[in-house]
Amino acid sequence: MSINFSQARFIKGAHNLGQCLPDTGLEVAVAGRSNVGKSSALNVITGVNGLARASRQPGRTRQINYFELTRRRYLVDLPGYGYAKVPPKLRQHWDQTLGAYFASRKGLVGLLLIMDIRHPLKDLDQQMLNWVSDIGIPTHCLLTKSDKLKHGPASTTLLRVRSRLEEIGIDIGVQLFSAVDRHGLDEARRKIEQWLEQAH
Ligand SMILES: Nc1nc2c(ncn2[C@@H]2O[C@H](COP(=O)(O)OP(=O)(O)OP(=O)(O)O)[C@@H](O)[C@H]2O)c(=O)[nH]1
Ligand SMILES: [Mg+2]
Repeated sequence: MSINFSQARFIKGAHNLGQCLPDTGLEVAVAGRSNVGKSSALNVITGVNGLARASRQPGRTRQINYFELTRRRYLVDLPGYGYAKVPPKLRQHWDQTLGAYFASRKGLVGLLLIMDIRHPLKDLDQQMLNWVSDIGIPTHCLLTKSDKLKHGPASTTLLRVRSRLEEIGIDIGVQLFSAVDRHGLDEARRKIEQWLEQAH
C-alpha cells in the first residue's frame, strides 16, 4: 500500500480524549512547541493547502485535529506546548489531555516531533522525548524551517542534534525539513508511510 497523501481530509477536532475518534485505526501525531510549524508541516506533507490552519500567532491549534489519509489511517495535529500566554487552567487541561492521549492511544504508531532548527532540543522538547521514549512511542524528529539556515549550519545542527539524542540514549531519527522549500518532504512522507502501513 502506498499512501495518497493528497486525499487527506479533516475529520474532527477533539477538545478532550473522549471526543477523539474511536481507537480502532492507526494514527501518526505531530507534536512540538507552539508556533514551531506543525500545521505548516502537515499542509506540505499532505500537499493540501490550508488543510491544517497555520498562523503567525502562537497557540493557534487548540484541538486535537484528525485528518484521514485513507480508511482508518490518520494524521493528528496536536496543540503546541510551551506557549507562555496560554491561561494556566487551559495549559493544565492540555498537559493532562496530551499526557492521557500519548499513554492510552493504542493506534498511535508514530510521533513526528517538530523542532525549529534554530532552537532545537529546548527543555520541553527533551522532556517530551524522554517521556515518549519511556512509553515506547516510535518517534522521528523534523528540524523544520531549515530554509532559515544555510546548508552548512543546517547540516551541523542536524549532526549536533543527532549526537545529543544518542548521548541521552534515545534511539530516534532526525532530519531537516522546510515547509517553504520542501526540503526533506520525501523522507518525512516515507517515515509516515512506514508507520501507517503496519498491519493492524
Ligand atoms: N521560513 C519558514 N517558516 C515556517 C516554516 N514552517 C512554518 N513556518 C511559519 O511559522 C509560523 C507558525 O507556523 P504554524 O504551522 O502555524 O505552527 P504551529 O506549530 O502549527 O503553531 P501552533 O498550532 O500555534 O502551535 C507561520 O508563520 C508559518 O508560516 C518553514 O519551514 N519555514
Ligand atoms: Mg498548529
